Amino acid sequence: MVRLVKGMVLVMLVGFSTFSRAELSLQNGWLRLPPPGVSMLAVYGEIRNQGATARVVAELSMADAASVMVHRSQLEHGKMRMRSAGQLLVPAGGQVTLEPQGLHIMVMQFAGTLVVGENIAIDVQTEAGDRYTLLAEVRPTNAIGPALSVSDGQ
Ligand SMILES: [Cu+2]
Repeated sequence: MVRLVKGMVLVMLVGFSTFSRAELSLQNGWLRLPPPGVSMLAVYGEIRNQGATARVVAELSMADAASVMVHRSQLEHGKMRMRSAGQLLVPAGGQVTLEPQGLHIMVMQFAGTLVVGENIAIDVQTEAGDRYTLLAEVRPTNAIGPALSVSDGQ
């Protein structure tokens, strides 16, 4: 019985920790291994908000990187350009899709080591001050998306 109570207390603590609640997460997160000499990383996936309130991604950071921000790629005068997308609002119960040639998380001056198949972790702070970790899998340099099998019909 004592054990059971301890277990319940632990569950409650985890439930109330802003770090452990994964109400904001990156689903199907992925990035391409950059070619040698390139220190910019573009991260894709769906930022999902499973909470009951909208969340604004205010600050992003990552170990071994100078800066992290949300970019939007768009065609301007026939050229693909990237601009800061500013703060990103993820609606309650909704998601924002990050994809090649669209919105993406841009990591600048990354100086760490990347291994295909492993995850990187990007820290998020929302406007309300909550913190979350977004995970994305390193894919080969020529990857066009997350691992999809033909049978997925995609
Ligand atoms: Cu970019």
